[in-house]
Amino acid sequence: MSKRALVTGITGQDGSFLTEFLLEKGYEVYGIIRRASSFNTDRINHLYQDPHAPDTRLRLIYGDLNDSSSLNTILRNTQPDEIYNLGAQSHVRVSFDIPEYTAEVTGVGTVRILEAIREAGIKPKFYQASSSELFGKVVESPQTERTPFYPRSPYACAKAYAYYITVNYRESYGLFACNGILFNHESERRGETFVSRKITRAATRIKLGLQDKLYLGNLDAKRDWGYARDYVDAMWLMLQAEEPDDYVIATGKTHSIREFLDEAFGHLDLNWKEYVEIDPRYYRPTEVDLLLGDSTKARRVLGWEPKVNFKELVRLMVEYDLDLARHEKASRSLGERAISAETGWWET
Ligand code: NAP
Ligand code: F7E
Repeated sequence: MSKRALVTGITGQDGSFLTEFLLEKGYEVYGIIRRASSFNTDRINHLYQDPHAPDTRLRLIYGDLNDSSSLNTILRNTQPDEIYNLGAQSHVRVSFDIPEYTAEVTGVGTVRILEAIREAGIKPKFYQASSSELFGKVVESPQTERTPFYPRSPYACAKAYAYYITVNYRESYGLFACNGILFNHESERRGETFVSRKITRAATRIKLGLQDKLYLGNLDAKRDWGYARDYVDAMWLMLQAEEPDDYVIATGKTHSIREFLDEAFGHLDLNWKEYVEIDPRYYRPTEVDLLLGDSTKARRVLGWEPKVNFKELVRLMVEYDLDLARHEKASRSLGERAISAETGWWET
């Protein structure tokens, strides 16, 4: 019989890659989605074909990390073997604007799922999406599983609660619960307000004349950036290990925002200094200056390693966004021609 996984945050970057990965492994996947006034399943539409087909292995259920009753019902009804808790208000800058909401979803949401597990009387394996933001104002470099936390944002404080409550349920109730302390991971599916994707979207639109400027904040911050597809493998590997534990997942290389700009604009033969302007709106009240992870433990125990390096990551994002920009340009000129046709100006 196939294994059953439940994924919160299935419509996000990681949720979509993880779901692809689990379906390929033969899992039945249940995903929790939120009701929205517009469609929010773009990243998983290609996986969700015919919900009425008898062999459909992906099912979407309405629920919310802020709504215990929906979580209790979903867990009772689905009885998953593995739960991946990826749902979160995941934007660090935004967490300063909506700290209380971030604490509810990103922090307390985790204990709501853990309690729903107890309520349902089941013993699934549990993955918690922890973050390198826990290290914040780092006390040592590189950061390992033993590095003390120093959270620097409401988001990171919420993730600290989620981290410790996951450890506590492992120790209190013998739950197979793991924290994946993942460093930044990006992709062609990354949300467009995170700096990597904001840069690749803008650089490619500038290249095609669709945009003039790119406004950014602190260019000196350094991040250990990996490829999201590589990182979802690690989530699964943690739940297949003999013992539940916590792991740092990182590439072991760090780069500044300036270096990201060099690589992205350079790939398009552009000089970013001609297009980038600093807008203090994008500064954060407290910044995380440097992140650099040491994933020796994951490499040794799980046999995990990243496959895509920084240069390849930036290039694959730029190539993808260049295609998007070409489509945008083509549909714009089609639109212009259609308008001209209606008004009788279309001469070609
Ligand atoms: P993402 O693209 O922002 O996706 C977040 C997901 O959470 C979306 O599916 C979102 O649904 C869902 N969500 C938000 N609020 C919810 C709520 N109240 N109830 C249920 N679901 C809710 O994030 P990601 O980059 O895939 O990251 C996945 C997880 O890993 C997050 O927990 C993030 O904090 C953590 N993390 C990410 C990184 C990284 O570099 N990407 C690194 C470390 C840890 P909607 O589509 O409806 O908004
Ligand atoms: O910022 C700087 C910004 O928003 C990276 C989330 O997935 O990874 C992510 O959090 C850096 C920061 O990611 C802009 O100040 C400059 O130093 O892309 P980001 P993040 O804050 O590192 C961690 C691991 C998570 O867990 C989170 O969920 O880039 N930066 N100018 C900017 N950042 C943004 N967003 N926009 C700018 O214009």
